[in-house]
Amino acid sequence: MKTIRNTVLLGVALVFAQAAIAHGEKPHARKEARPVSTEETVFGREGDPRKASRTIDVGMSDKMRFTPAELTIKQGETVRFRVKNSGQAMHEMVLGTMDELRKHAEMMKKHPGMEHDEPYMAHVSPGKAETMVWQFTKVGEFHYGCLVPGHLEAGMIGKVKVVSR
Ligand SMILES: [Cu+2]
Repeated sequence: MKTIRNTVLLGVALVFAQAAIAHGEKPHARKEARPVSTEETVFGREGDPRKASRTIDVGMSDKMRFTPAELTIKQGETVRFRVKNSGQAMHEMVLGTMDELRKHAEMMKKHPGMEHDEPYMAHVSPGKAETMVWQFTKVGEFHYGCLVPGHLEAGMIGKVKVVSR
């Protein structure tokens, strides 16, 4: 009897595991459905859209440039980024430290098919726009880069200066 019960429990666990995998395959759907993450990174944390104090429009183009390429933000500020891709190629805006972005770009080169989604990245199809909300909790110099293979090296990088209030 005990064995049967354990088998049923295992079956339930497997169904949940499969649901989780299927969910992970739709990163954009997940972004809207899940609650705001409380995970703190060295460059800040996911922002609550209701607490965004301003919206910054960021343009991306096939010239491998972000417009603007430099931002100044106050510590603690929650910013809504409206990221628009005016090019013909896929582009993305990924926030982080220069070191992390470089490492991440290397990984993308080795595994070009790799798809993942985090609150600090916006993948934007040609002609489309995406929104990303981030709170800059720490003072310092951070960056945003496009990690589509070759784009970072081509100069698709921007700088964020977070200054104390
Ligand atoms: Cu790009």
